[in-house]
Amino acid sequence: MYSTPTSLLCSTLFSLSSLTPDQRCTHCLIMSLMAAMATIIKVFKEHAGKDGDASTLSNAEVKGLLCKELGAKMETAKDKQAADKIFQGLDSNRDGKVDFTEFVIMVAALTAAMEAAV
Ligand SMILES: [Ca+2]
Repeated sequence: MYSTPTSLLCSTLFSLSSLTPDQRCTHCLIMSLMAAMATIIKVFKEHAGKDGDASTLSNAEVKGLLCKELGAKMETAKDKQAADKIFQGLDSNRDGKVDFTEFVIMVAALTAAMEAAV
């Protein structure tokens, strides 16, 4: 489903037979980034489709995503309160749901934290 736009863009932008080695490296980087973006979209849609509006994450869906994708635990009231705070932090427009743009901000923050730790 997500490979179609990737394939279309790549076939439009590149012709592999005519790429120089430097262009091939750039092509590989672009393909890697596009694969990562497709994964982000897939993860969001998987969780957003579990209840209610399939285009946004509810508080419960964010908790499920944190558990499944990030290994978070929701065993204690303190864990659930921490997850509620994460949800509130993600819901920047305070409409009670996390849309894709709000979700991507979390992914960017996690990516920056990962880069800082490397
Ligand atoms: Ca929101």
